[in-house]
Amino acid sequence: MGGPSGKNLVVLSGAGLSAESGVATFRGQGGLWEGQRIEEVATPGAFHRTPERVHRFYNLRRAALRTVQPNAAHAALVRLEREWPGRFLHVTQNVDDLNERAGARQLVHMHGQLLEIRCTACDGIWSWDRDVDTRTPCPGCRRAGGLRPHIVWFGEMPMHLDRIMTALARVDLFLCVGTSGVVYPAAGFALMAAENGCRRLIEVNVEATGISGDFTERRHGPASVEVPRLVNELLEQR
Ligand code: BJW
Repeated sequence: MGGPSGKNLVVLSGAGLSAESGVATFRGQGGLWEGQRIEEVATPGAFHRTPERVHRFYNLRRAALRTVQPNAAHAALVRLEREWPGRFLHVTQNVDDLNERAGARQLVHMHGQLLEIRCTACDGIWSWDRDVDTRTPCPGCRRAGGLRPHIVWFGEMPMHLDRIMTALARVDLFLCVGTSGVVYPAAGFALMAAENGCRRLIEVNVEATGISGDFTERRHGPASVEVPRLVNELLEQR
C-alpha cells in the first residue's frame, strides 16, 4: 500500500455485502444453515466429531458460489480501491470469492476462503472448487482423511492479522459494510481504529447493530444502494 498520509482507508466487510448476490447471511432472518447455528458447525470440535456433516456444509456453500455473481456494492468497493488516492485495504470476513470476481486486489480474507482446502497432515493449501469428504486424498502428500476447509473456525486465529493491525494503526477513514459486529476480533476493529486516532468511521447496514455506536456516521440501507452512493461521495470529496 502506498499513498499520501491522511488518506489511509480500511474497509471491513461481512456477509451483508454478499447478501444481495444471494449468499445467505449467518444471523438474523434466513441466517441458519441446515437448521444449525453457525456457532455449532464452524468449530474444530464439530469437525472432529462429525467431519462428514461439516464437509457437507462447506460443499453446499462451495457449490452455491457457482450460482451467484458480484453485486453493485462489490463493484463500487473495487472502484474505490482503484481511484482512492491513498493507502487502501479491504478486510473481508467473507469466504466467498465475489470481491475477487469484481476485480479486488488489495483484499485479505481474515476468515479464510471457500475455494481453498488445507491438509492437516502436510499443511499444504490448495485451490479447490469441488466437493471434499473424509476419503479425499491430499493433492500434495496423498494422505486421505486430512483435508479440511481453509476456514477460520471459532477458537482459531484469524488470518492476516499482522497486515490488518498495521493498516488499523494508521487508518484515517474506516468503512464497515454488512457485518453484525458480534464476532471478534473483527467486531472490535472500529474501536481499535478510533483509539488509534481515526476520526471518520462509517457503518453501512440494513439495520443498526450492536457496534453502531462505535461509528461517527451510519448509513442504513441495502449495501447495493448505499455503498455505490457512499463511494461517489468519497471520491468527490477526495
Ligand atoms: C446487510 C444486508 C444488505 C444483511 N446490505 N447489510 C466472548 C467475547 C469476545 C470474543 C469471544 C467471546 N467468546 C468467544 C470469543 C471469540 C470468538 C467470537 O467472537 N465469538 C462470538 C460469537 C462471541 N471469535 C473467534 O473465535 C475468532 N478467533 C479468535 O478470537 O481468536 C483469538 C484472537 C484473540 C485476539 C486477537 C485475535 C484473535 C474466530 C472467529 C471465526 C469466525 N468464523 C465464522 C465462520 C467461518 C467462516 C464461514 O464458514 O463462512 O465467520 S463465524 C461467521 O461470523 C463467519 C463470519 O465471517 C462471521 C461474521 O459474521 P457477519 O459477516 O457479521 O455476518 P452476520 O450474518 O452475522 O451479519 C450480517 C449483517 O449484514 C447483519 O448485520 C445484517 O443486518 C446485514 N445485512 N443484508 C447491508 N443487503
